[in-house]
Amino acid sequence: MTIKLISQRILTLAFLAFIGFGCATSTKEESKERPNIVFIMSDDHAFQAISAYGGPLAELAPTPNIDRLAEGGMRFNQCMVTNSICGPSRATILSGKYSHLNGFIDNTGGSHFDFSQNSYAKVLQKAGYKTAVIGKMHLGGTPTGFDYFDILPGQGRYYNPTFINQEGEYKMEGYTTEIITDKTINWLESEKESEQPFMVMMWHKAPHRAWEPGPNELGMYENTTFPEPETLFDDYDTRDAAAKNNMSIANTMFIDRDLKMTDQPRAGYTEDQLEQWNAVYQPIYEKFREENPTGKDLVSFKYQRYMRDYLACIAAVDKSVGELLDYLKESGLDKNTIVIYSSDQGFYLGEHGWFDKRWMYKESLNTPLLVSWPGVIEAGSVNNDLVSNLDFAETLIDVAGAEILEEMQGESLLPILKGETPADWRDAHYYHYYEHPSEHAVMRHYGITTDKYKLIHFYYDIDDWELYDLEKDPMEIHNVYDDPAYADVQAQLHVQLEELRKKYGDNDELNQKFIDEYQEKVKANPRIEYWKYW
Ligand code: SGN
Ligand code: CA
Repeated sequence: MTIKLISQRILTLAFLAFIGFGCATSTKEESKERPNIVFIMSDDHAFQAISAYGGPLAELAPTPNIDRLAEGGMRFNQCMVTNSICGPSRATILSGKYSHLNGFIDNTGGSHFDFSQNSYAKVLQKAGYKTAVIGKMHLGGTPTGFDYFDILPGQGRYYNPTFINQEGEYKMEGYTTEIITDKTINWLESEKESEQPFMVMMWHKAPHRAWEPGPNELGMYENTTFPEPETLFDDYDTRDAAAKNNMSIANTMFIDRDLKMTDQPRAGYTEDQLEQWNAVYQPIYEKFREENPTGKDLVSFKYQRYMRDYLACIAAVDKSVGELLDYLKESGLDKNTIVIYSSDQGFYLGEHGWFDKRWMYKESLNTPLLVSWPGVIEAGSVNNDLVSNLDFAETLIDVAGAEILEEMQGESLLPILKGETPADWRDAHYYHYYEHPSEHAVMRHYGITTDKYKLIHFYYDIDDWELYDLEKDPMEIHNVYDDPAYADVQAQLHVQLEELRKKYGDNDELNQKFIDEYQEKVKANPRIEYWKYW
């Protein structure tokens, strides 16, 4: 072999070794640089019940751990949802598309998410992220885009839940919020040595109705009296659609099933759990029977019970967030991990006399959004831009440095997280709710929210417009539609609304199509129409 040949072979080997080595290093470096993503979501968690948002509950029922995200990161004051109900909201979050395009428009009659469509989970997985979802999904079907899933069937249970993972269905003993937390931390622990960045979703069932506090929080608020919201006894003057609701604390919240004022033993609890439960609830029930409140006193009693149970469920969620954040810190993962906290929508805590969600009014349109990302988001920052759960998919993809899909309809929040709102950021947010006739009897409606105003159109078995001046009337109790003083504003908002409907591809023909499809579901299950107005 000549010297020339030998040196050529050495060169070739050296070159191969160089590219091999080069590739390995760059992949490792890249994956190290790409942040991990922890996406925590709860179900029906009102921003009014997060102390970082202030308000009358902040001192009485603080959420110190969730607040850590606001202290170390950014609090969004104006995060809105596209369709304020569980499944549809989650479908928007995953797909980055409005309900009329992702196909999951309501929770009624076997609705399920079409998992063959694109989602941020799929995009991240393709981009080399390890993806996992643990907890409540409520989307039907088998999740795609996840390396690992361990989820509750449907709504799931608070105590002794069934889970479904890749191997099938199985039961566990304990309190679901705590189980979901342990599962998430165990999954993180099992991924510790992995070279891949991860995206894990810890999606809680709590604090969904019927608000069953955990063994460690039972009775924690029994000595607290929560202030009643100003609109607890709202008369819905000037708001015909709102008057025809079926979600009031007075008429629809059940004293036994929702508020546990019963001597029927709880189903599905172990003996120990029952004993602990009864020790707290039996004396309350006895006192209730003795006092037998009626009229407004009964509503006030129900409100206090509702708050005590709901907020105790949240205390467990807050503890869960604390445990997860502690784990990230102890393992050193916190330095390169973005942590997001949100809810599938907001919730009424007695405002307008209500519980539940669905309406385009503030408490259910807005959802909490807190994000921490050390070194990227300035600690303690507060953002007032109109952001949406439509933006979540784009944001996660952008954070991971992957390519945002053309079909997605939101905007990445990455610039905002970095402290720079793009000059052309949205000045109006579009909303559309469909599930009617159904439980809680909230009429179909769509509309837009700007910084200053809200325009809503209720349709189907009503044709009503509402307009709110959010600066003068933050509680949204004075409908000023057709008030001559707002004629210009009204005209302008109509134009903006039509522009947005066009932009997002929503229209009356689609409305009719969805109504027709809904009629078919009602025919198949007449019970859907059982829900009447009170
Ligand atoms: C259940 C609840 C409703 C709630 C829906 C939708 N009733 O049906 O109050 O609005 O879920 O919630 S209950 O008596 O069964 O608790 S969602 O989270 O799935 O959107
Ligand atoms: Ca929900």
